[in-house]
Amino acid sequence: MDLRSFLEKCKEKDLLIKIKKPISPKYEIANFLAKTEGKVSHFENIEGFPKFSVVGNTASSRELLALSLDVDPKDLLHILLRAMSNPLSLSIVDDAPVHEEECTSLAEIPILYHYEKDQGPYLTCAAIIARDPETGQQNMSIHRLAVLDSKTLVGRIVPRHLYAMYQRANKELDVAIIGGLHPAIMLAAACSVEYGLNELEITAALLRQPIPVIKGKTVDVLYPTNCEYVIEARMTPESHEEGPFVDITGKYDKIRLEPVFRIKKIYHRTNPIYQALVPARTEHFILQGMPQEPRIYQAVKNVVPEVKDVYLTHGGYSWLHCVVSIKKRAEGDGKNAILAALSGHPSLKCVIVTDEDVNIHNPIEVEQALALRVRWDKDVIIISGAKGSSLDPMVDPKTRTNAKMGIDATAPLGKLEDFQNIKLPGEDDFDISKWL
Ligand SMILES: Cc1cc2nc3c(=O)[nH]c(=O)nc-3n(C[C@H](O)[C@H](O)[C@H](O)COP(=O)(O)O)c2cc1C
Ligand SMILES: [Mn+2]
Repeated sequence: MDLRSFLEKCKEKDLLIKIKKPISPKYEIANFLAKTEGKVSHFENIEGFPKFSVVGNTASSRELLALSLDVDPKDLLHILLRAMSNPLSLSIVDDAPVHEEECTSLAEIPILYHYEKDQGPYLTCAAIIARDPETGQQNMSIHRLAVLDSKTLVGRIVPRHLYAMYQRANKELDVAIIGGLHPAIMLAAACSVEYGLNELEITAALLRQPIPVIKGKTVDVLYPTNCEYVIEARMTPESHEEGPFVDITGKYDKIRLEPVFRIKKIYHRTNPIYQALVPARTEHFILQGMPQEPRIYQAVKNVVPEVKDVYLTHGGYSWLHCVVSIKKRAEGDGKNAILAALSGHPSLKCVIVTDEDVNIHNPIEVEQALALRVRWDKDVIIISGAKGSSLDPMVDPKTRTNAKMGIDATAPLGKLEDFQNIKLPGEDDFDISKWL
């Protein structure tokens, strides 16, 4: 399974837009993608870039992501949970489509310009694979990378697993930067699992089949054989200014000093595809936010036995606001669920807890629960002085703290029926086709 087979599947389902007219990677493609979310777009004629075509919006809806995994969108949370705890091993091979051809510089790749004041063109959904120098274990994570020149990148590396490996390697770390990926790879790369777990094995679990991987030619890293391109590079001790760049909340992130990547080799498939992702739009929300939902689910499940669903809302930038539905067993379960959810995803700023009958993906149903199931003097918890998200502009600039809020929108125990909208007789199965 690779990006190409996914595009075929989208074509069969009429979810693929092919654009043959010339289009510029400077703002035009980003604008087109912003207006066509929910379908995948394939741009075949890129102004100034004869070699690559461009694909975007590959995971721009939960339905597309579910289609890529052959599952029901409703089951995504549980599929992710299962994959995270049952990784599948990889199959190492010695021949790879991605090694079919080579290019000599980044200038041959139509890397998009997104927002006007961004530092420059940015790789926004490439995954970086690296190996721990001591244990040999691999890690894969998505990081934005700005182009400094045709052989040099600078990446935003929040101090987590890749950064830990870079430090353990005395800041000389070989990496593979892969792009043009099946959505399952992007999803797994955005998962925050424990150090030492290889996110490629989670990809394999999501796809329910081993993934063929090959050793890099100049870097000792295993990467998928059928990605569209791979940049073999070295993370160096040098740092360079990174940013400004529009991050998930649609605001310019500040400029920081970040590690410089020096490129060794670039390989790609014949007729390579560059994969685009527009920051702060739906695909970014889905890929960055969804992998946090299993973490919240597990935290809440620790305190309330039956958790029905978890959803980081679109309106909360898929990062700051969350709704959790539970089966309430005891008075106070709603409050405990609030406390657990806030600790399950430390960036969370507001959580609403509802009963199991509410479809939490529907903001109207959530607001109706707020309207009828909340007593505002009793059901709101506010915690001041907790660590806030670096993406939240309301965080105290000195202490980095913020207030967090939870709303218990569960009905009083045993009274749920009194709080449900009454249906028309036969409403769920009523078939109007007889009359039309
Ligand atoms: C589209 C997208 C862009 C991202 N950009 C960055 C980034 O620039 N820097 C970063 O540190 N994390 C970024 N992330 C989040 C990480 O990929 C994610 O937290 C991942 O779990 C980190 O991997 P790790 O747990 O192995 O450290 C991004 C995620 C997505 C989906
Ligand atoms: Mn990791």
